[in-house]
Amino acid sequence: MKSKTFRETKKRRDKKMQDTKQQWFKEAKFGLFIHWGLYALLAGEYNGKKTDRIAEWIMNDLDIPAEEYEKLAAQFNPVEFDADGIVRKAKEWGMKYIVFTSKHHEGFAMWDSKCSDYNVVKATPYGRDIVRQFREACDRHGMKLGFYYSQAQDWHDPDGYMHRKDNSGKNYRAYLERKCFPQLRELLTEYGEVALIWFDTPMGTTREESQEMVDLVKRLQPNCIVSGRIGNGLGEYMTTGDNFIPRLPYEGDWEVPATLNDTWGFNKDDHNWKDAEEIIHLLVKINSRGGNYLLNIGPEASGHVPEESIKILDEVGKYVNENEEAIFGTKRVGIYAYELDWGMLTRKDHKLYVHVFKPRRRVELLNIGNRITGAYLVADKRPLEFETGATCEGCSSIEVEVPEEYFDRKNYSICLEMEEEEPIFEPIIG
Ligand code: H79
Repeated sequence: MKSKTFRETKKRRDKKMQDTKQQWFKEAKFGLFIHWGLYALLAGEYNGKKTDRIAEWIMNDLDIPAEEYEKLAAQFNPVEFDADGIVRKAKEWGMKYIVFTSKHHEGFAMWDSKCSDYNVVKATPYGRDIVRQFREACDRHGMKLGFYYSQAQDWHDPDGYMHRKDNSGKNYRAYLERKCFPQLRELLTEYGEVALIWFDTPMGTTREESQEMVDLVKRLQPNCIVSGRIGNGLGEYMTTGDNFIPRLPYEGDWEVPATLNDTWGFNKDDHNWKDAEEIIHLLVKINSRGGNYLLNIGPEASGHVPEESIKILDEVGKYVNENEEAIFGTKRVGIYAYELDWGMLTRKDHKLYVHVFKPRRRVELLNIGNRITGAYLVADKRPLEFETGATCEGCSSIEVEVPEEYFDRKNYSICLEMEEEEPIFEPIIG
C-alpha cells in the first residue's frame, strides 16, 4: 500500500461510491469478525520472545521460518471450540453477520482443503473442519457467514507474497493457480451460501488478477459480496483502514473492521481492552455516518473466547438489543450543525433516533427544521412529552421530556417521528 504512487491513490479517490446490491449488508450495521489460526497457539510469544505487533503477524515479526512455524499444526487441538456457542453469542449481541478467517497470511487453511495439506483437518490432531462447523452453526441460527481469505500474502507458499518477507523471484501466478483460486473455489462450492469474501492486502496483485478473483466468486455465487480489499478498485463496498473511522458521513456501502484491544489474533499480554461504553459509542458513530461495524474476537488456541471480549460484548449487546430499532436498518445521517457532547443521531425513513449517552432531564435539539409528530422511548415504545418551537435567537428547537426513572441513566435512545422522510438540518444562524 505504501508503495502506491500518488496517481494510483488519486484514481481510487475519484472512484464512484460503492454499492453491494445486497440489501442485508446495507441494513446489517454490526458484524462479528473472528481471527483464529495457528498464531493463537503462540498468543504473542515465540521462544521467549514477544511481539508487540498484531499477534497474527508473529511469524513475520519474529522471522519464524515456515519449516518451524508449520510445526505448530501438530499442537492445534482446540477441544473447547464451540461454533454454536460463538454464533449464539453473536446473535445475542445483535450482530447480523460473521466473517471468519478461513486462511490468514500465515497460509494455514481452517477447513479441509483439497489442494493444500496445510490445513486443520489433515495437519492437526484435532482433525475437524472449523469452517464447516461455523457453516452449520450459522445455518442453525440464521446468521450470515462470510470468509476472510488472504489472497496475496501467503507466508507458507514459496510463491505467496511476503513468504520469507521477500517478494523477489516469485511466480505469483503459480501460487494463484496452485492455491488461491482452487481454495476460493472450495470455499464457494462446499460451504453453502457465502455472504461475502473478505479479501485483504492485495499487495502487487494486478487489476487483471483481482478481476479473475471477482469473476470466480461471482460465477460460483453471484450474491456473494466482494470486500473492498480485493484491491484495484474492484470491491463492492469500501473498507476503511483497520480501526479507522471516517470523520464525515460517507455515501455508499462501507465497513470499519475493528478490534476490542490492539490485536486481531489472540495475544495473552494484550489487556488494552476498550470498554463497553466506548464500543457502543463507536458503533453508533459508525452507523450514524452510514457504515457497518465489524468487530473482532480472537479465540485462544483452546477455542475459548477471552472472557474480557465476552464481558464487553455482553454489555454492548444489551444496548444493541434494547435499541435495535435505532441501529439495525438505519441510514446515513447528513451533517448536523452541532456535535452533541451527550449523544449522537441515527435515522430511518420518517424517524430520527437520538442516542443519549449522558444523564439528563430533557433532551434538547436545535436547528432541526422538521415537523415532529411524536416521540417515544425506543426501549419500551412509551410515548414521551415534547415541545417544538424556536429559541430566543430564532432557531428551531425540540425539547423532549425524559421519564423520571431515566434521569440518572445513560445509554438509551429516543425516537422522534418526523412528518418528512429525512431530517432537515438548518444552518446555525447568529
Ligand atoms: O487481519 C487483520 C490484520 O492482520 C490484517 N488486516 C486485519 C483485518 C493486516 N494485514 N496487514 N495489515 C493488517 C497491516 C500491516 C502492517 C504492517 Fe506490520 C506494518 C506489517 C508490517 C509492518 C504490524 C507491524 C504488523 C507487523 C508489524
